[in-house]
Amino acid sequence: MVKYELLNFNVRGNHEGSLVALESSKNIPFDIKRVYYIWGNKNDVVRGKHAHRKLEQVIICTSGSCDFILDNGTERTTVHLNSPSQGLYIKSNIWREFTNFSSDCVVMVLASEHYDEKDYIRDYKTFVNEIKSAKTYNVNVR
Ligand code: T46
Repeated sequence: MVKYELLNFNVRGNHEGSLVALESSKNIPFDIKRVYYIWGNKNDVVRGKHAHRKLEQVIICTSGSCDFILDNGTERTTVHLNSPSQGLYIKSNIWREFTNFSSDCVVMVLASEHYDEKDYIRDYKTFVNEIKSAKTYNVNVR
């Protein structure tokens, strides 16, 4: 099973509108070091195509919708994001691709670390090999 969590944020709202507050180590399960956002993608563009060695992230579709394809090296699953009150929490060592963007899609990402290109695994074979050697290491040290 591919490991991820869907976080449901508390929405404060009334007839005038809605508000969600995101707080480090409260409803976001880490200390937030970086925030970035992505928009203006054509529907069939595929972004991502990488995994992270250490980084944890919470991904929120603040407007519109898109699909996140998550892969742990042996299995894949697709998570459809379409609500600003929901966050997709992904820890390290998950390959991700995202696509199927609605024209109004804005993806906001909260990250546990500053940007570091060395944390990226951008080649799928390297990702699978790193996962396999981590599993072998864990078996051997038990
Ligand atoms: C992820 C998904 C959901 C920076 O300079 N600083 C940053 O903080 C980020 C995130 C990117 N960049 C640069 C690196 C590239 O030259 O912006 C360019 C586009 O980045 P990338 O191709 O990695 O973008 P995505 O949309 O494929 O992936 C991003 C994140 O990089 C990644 O961590 O999980 O969004």
